[in-house]
Amino acid sequence: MFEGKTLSLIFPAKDEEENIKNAINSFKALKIFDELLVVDNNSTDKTADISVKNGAKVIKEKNPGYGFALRKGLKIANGEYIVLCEPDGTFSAKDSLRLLKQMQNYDMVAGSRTNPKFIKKDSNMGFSLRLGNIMVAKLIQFLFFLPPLSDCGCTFRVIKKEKVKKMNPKFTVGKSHFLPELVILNKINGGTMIEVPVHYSKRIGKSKITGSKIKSIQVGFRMLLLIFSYRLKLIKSN
Ligand SMILES: Nc1nc2c(ncn2[C@@H]2O[C@H](COP(=O)(O)OP(=O)(O)O)[C@@H](O)[C@H]2O)c(=O)[nH]1
Ligand SMILES: [Mg+2]
Repeated sequence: MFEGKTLSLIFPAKDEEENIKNAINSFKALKIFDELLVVDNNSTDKTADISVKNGAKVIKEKNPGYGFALRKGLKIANGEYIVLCEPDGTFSAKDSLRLLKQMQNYDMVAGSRTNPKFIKKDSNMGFSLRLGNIMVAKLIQFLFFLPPLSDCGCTFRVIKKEKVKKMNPKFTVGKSHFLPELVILNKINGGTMIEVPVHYSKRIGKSKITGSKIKSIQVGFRMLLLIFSYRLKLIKSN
């Protein structure tokens, strides 16, 4: 519980056996979570076994993709507040308190990994990835009249279950460009949001999305297409 609200944590996980134990235990240590869900996305390693052993509930998602994994978790989570994070060593569990503090005032509090003070040595947030994240975030901000945004791809965030319920039937993205859809649908459904900087550390194990330049560019382009298509749909429907 946090300030009288029940809390769920969702970890999308594809082959995270190196990290999952530490990730689960670092969040458990905060003693605020009512539910820890690991959405196992066709892992071929011991991710699921280790998760169960460490007290998490494992849900299987057969459709491959970061978006599908998060969508499954969002459907199943019971908490009034739902925290999304990655079990890959890049995020700090303690930062969930910094996000949660703002939940009295907003429907979604999103982490941002682009504040230089919060970017740790050797993390995967070099010049071009940081610039790309900021530029796409600014585009979303201006096209959808949102408060200042500086990161379009930070999984670490909190959202109210009550808002998620309205969005669940509307999600369309199953791959790695899912987060802009969450932000846009939150806005379309009348949800408010704010960004808060979070620490970003070196990834343990292989990064499956932004680990390669080509994949990062692909995800960026998919995000742009998605953002413009939502904007066009809104113009047509008004
Ligand atoms: N790429 C990918 N990641 C998945 C999938 N399902 C779950 N994930 C998880 O999504 C998160 C993001 O992937 P990651 O490799 O850390 O990408 P990065 O954050 O861009 O470095 C990790 O927690 C993965 O374990 C999937 O099908 N594909
Ligand atoms: Mg990651």
